[in-house]
Amino acid sequence: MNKKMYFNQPCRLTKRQSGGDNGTWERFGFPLGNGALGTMLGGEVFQEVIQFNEETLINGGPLPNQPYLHGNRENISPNLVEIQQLLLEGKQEEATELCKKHLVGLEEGYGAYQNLGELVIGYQYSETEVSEYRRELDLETAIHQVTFQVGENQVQRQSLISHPDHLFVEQVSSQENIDLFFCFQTEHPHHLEQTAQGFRVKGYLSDNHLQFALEVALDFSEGELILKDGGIRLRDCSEVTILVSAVTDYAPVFPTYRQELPLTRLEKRISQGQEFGFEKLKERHLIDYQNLFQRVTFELGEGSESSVDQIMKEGGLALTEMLYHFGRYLLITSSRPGGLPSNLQGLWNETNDPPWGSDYHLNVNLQMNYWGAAGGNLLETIDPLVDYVEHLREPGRLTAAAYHRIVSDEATPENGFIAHTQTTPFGFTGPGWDFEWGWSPAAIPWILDNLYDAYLFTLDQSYLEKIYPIMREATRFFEQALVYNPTDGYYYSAPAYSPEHGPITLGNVYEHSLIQQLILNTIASGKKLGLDSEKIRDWQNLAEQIRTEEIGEEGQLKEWFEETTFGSVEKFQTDHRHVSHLLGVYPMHRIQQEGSLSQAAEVSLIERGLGTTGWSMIHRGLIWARLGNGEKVAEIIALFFEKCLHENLFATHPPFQIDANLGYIALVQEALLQSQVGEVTLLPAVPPQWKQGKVKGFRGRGNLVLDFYWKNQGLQEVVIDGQAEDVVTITLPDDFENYQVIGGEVLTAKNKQLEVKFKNRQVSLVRK
Ligand code: FUC
Repeated sequence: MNKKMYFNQPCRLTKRQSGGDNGTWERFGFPLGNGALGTMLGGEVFQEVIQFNEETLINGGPLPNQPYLHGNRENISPNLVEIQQLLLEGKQEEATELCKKHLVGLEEGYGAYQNLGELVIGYQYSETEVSEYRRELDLETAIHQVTFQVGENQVQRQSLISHPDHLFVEQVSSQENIDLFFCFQTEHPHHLEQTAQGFRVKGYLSDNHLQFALEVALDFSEGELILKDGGIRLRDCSEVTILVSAVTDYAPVFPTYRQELPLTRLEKRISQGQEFGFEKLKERHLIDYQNLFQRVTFELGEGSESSVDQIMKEGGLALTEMLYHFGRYLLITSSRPGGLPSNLQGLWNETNDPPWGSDYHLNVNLQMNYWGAAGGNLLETIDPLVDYVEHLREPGRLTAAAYHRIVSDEATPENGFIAHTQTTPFGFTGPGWDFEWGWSPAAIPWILDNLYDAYLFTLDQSYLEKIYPIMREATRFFEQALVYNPTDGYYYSAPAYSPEHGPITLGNVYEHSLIQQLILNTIASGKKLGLDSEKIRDWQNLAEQIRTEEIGEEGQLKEWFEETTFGSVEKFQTDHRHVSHLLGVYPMHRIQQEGSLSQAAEVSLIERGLGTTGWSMIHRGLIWARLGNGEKVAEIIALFFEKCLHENLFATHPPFQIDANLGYIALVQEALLQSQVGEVTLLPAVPPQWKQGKVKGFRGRGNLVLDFYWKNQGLQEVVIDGQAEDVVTITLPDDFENYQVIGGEVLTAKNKQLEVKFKNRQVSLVRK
């Protein structure tokens, strides 16, 4: 299948303007990345502008000469206790007033992800007539290629960003000799130093004095290099390789978040890159990238040879497939071990004032970025998320102390941490500066659900050992933070606020389902690791006393315990996009398809409708998939294609946010395969339009890898890789009698279900 995204025109990248113009950067640019270094390319002919990002170039955090408080106001806990008391007494209005006044954080130190700057390359050809133009991003190779003719001269540029060699690499080849001029522009204070083969830009962010350095080196065999103030000129050259790398002095180390600027590392990357040369760098890049990308096959049809904007306009199966591959591409290129996770825009940001600071939002966005990772066989991409959450613990303890008076000290060093809606790599864990969007104590339980779910995919004990202390500490926090209500004998999160809907209440389904699930996951993990046996009974008791999902009078799954009928609870924002009370269906597995809660979830989801924006549509699609409704999945995908995509297939909320791109991976997977440990369901919610298809390499929970194909909605064959002695219940799209089982012993067989024990490492089911 074709995995080349291409345009027939170059694009001058323009930035987003305030007032709604998206700019061409986010609509027509092609992104490259290695998890840490990112570029956006428009493939211009005469003046190429390559926009760079480095994932740690972020404002905020500790500033010189100013105390950094991680977003926390000090000593708020007496107000919190008062608010909780008011809520227990049913005095909601008074509680609300106090929440807005006290349960807010500080904006200082929040910061924003920055644009590093642009490498500008001016080209002088002997003529100006351009023909045969094409620029493409090949998802199979993660290489960007531009080809065109200027007059008779054939020109080609190939660019990539290598993860193993930490370099942006671009090879320019021209049939005729040309002149090139290179300079770097950035809005941050900087100066330029010339080096033997190029230049180095050293600068810093004015706001927090974070230092950065970027080096450009040229590798060429013939031509003349002239170093000029502010740039370099390369004369009479027919082939040059441009190497770029960048570093900052950020380090994920509380409380300074700094290291010495690693200039030696930068030098080494460049000199090693020069030694390797373009072909070797490309080879090393391909081995690394394709090891991840090629694990999965997903095909619905022939694909399309059209340009990407055309594919986007046509919608349909070619787009369905390409968007899936593009999603996996974006995940691989924005999230690699050793770095930061994928932020609100993944890795790519062209302004110094991006929406929401292009931060790490924990009320759905960061979670969604990783929903498809494990199922899409990209477990490595989750590593940065694990590190990120780990690094929230120390600052999160300060937030727990300031607002909840839950103090970690020498005697109880890991006594509980918390973070709210928006976080940054400088350990910004305080609540937002407005209560309505900024207070969200269930943020940590929610992101921990991602980490625990990744464990269920592999059942890897060493991974569980790594995440267990984080889960235990979060559980420890809620053991102390929940409020006992003597009137009904339940424990409540107070005050609670269903994301961006409100109102302020004593508990709600969103927070309680996540908190209870966290405790249950901690119990399961503790048992698995043989740890904390003396605590497990207490945790179990606590989990049982947390009020969770309930059905209302209209058959709906309630969002608030006070919600008798739809509309009986007055929301703060009526038309917001979150469906947080339905998290029990997706991403959690609390609500099974058969049963009254699942029907109630359906009633609630219907009330909310389908059409909304970016991530919210994807989330709704995922819930419909878990509810087993392929028609609704199809409807949502069609709407999403129509309303939420740019020409380069970036998802737009608006503005561009990567969550929906990455969430879409999960949606495709969830439509085709669902799993729990010991259970897989094949083709559970296939859109009727996906009449045939082939999948290879999807992962299922319980350490399974599945290949399957279907035709006319009928499953033809499935091959499941597991371990000898595994027992897996396989739910099929039709009667089990249609299938022959190879490599496994059938323990039970009933309607659409087969319980199979693996003889060796593989079981296949083939249509008779
Ligand atoms: C959440 C959403 C917004 C937006 C922001 C980044 O607060 O409710 O719609 O996606 O995150």
